[in-house]
Amino acid sequence: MFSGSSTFVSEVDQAFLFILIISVIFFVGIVFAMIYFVVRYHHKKNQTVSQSSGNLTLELLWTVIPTILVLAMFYYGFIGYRNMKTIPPDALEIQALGRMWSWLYTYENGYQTDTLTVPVGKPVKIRVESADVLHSFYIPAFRIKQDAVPGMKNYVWFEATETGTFDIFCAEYCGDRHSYMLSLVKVVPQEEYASWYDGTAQFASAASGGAAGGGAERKPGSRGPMLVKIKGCVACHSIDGSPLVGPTFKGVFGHQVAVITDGKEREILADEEYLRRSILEPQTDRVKGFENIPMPPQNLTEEELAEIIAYIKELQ
Ligand code: HEC
Ligand SMILES: [Cu+2]
Repeated sequence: MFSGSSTFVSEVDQAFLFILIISVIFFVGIVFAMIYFVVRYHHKKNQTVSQSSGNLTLELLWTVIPTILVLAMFYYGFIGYRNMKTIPPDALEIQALGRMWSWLYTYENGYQTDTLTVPVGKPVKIRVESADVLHSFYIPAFRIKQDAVPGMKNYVWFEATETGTFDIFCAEYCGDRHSYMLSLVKVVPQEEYASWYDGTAQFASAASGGAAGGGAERKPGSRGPMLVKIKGCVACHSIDGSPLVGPTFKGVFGHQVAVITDGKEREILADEEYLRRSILEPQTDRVKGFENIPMPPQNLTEEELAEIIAYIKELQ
């Protein structure tokens, strides 16, 4: 009867249906009573006003019945809420970081990605956090939604019941490109998940510049395309020349840029130092025409910064 793909589906949908049915019954009942009274007590049929001074049975009924109904609604809601807040001890833990305007998932081994991959039939705990403003982590197919609040460590869990790919949304209006804050959760069989997760270990150590990554020589800038994605830059910067919320990365390097510094406009050559300053201290030089939306401060390691700058230089 219900379509959805987690263990919460029947519980949430039953509570919803229960409240919906009660609301429909009352809506229909009230509308019909209203129509009946309008006709029955029209002043042509009812010339003299009559007073009624209380009816104990009626008053008891319309107090007791709604109280029972409301308590039943509370009961359904509370049981569901309690289950959603009771994390099974063997749950896998993943961080979901909301920021303007993308989700970033960090696994226990440090692997970071913009698409969530989870095993079917295993509880997964999501730590929902925000880097800037309010967001909300929402997977309709799993019937879960959790606000991401700056400075708070919120969490939610689920257990997917079937494999497949499902949508993840941000359900809290968070600015200009809120509606682009889309992401996916891929539910895969447990064995597939295990081998996928083993495979991420090498990226995890490479992403953090860790010693374990060692060996393989990489050309600077070769991880740039991946980094601008997972670090969320592409939510505001295009690489193809089209302006988004921020200026495009294409062709910026080596050109003159009009910026506003301390309220005064000036031209500046976009060299490596300028790019570095724009990323680390975005408030210093605000690019003219884009000054209204503040670029959030970015949290990057030296190595990531070098990779991204090398990549931006290539985008001519
Ligand atoms: C929420 C939107 C947003 C995100 C996310 C964002 N930026 Fe920006 N960025 C802006 C805006 C707006 C500007 C222009 C205003 C300014 O200079 O502060 C800008 C300016 C820049 C500039 C100067 C560009 C020029 O044309 O002179 C660089 C370089 C830059 N950002 C790099 C990055 C990198 C690298 C990341 C990811 C690590 C990133 N930005 C993430 C919004 C964003
Ligand atoms: Cu959001």
